[in-house]
Amino acid sequence: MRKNMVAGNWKMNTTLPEAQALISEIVHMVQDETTGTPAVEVVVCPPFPFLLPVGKLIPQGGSFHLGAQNCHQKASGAFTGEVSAAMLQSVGCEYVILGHSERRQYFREDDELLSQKLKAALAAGLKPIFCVGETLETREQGDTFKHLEKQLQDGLFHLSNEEFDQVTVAYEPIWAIGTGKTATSEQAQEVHAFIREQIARAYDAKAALATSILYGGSCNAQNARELFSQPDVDGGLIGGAALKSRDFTDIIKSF
Ligand code: 3PY
Repeated sequence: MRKNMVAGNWKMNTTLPEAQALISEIVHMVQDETTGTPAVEVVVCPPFPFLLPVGKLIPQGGSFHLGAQNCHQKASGAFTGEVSAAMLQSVGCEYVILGHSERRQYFREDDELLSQKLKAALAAGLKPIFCVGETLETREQGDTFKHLEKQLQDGLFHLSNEEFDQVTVAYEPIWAIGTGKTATSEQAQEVHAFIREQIARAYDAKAALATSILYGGSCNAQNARELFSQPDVDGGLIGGAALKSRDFTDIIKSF
């Protein structure tokens, strides 16, 4: 079901005490400043070792949810150093980010692998946040839509209607990740509307209207309100600003 969402991707940051302090501050600020229940689903995605302790500090049954930043495509087995979707589910995760551009770029995750990861996540009962986005070069060549269409077709649209219902899409222009550059709200809206149109073609209009599409890429407390006011922008996947309790809380309050 389509909903407003703010997901914090902590990436490979924080120690355990820092993670615990950060989540405690966020929970308290959000509770104090939003009469306890923000009108938005908040997902926090700390590094794997901190999922359980961070999960213990988020209030159960409310707006806060726990997410992971990745999972392996197999259910279990001899894959030293890897983490399965079922493991994540067993420590309280509800969401998992898949296809972040850093995974695609540094770990060579392609659409074939990502489609396997999606299946594994869904089989374990996790809700994927599936990321797509173009490089600056692709944008400058005028190939943004072609590129996104391929990522969606090859990576995501193999899912059945029921499976797709569980998915949130995140548009993360690679040129805006960790660069301080943000897409303008018009650029974000244009791409989000395009993604929704592609979903309608692959599934149907109902599925398109029911899908939450998040914007990611240097989204911060200053630009969130303007971005989230666009009709097809349902929230944000937040990087650096998710590590600052004041900024993350302000983003949550931006709807
Ligand atoms: C960023 O905004 O830097 C992100 O990568 C969010 O996932």
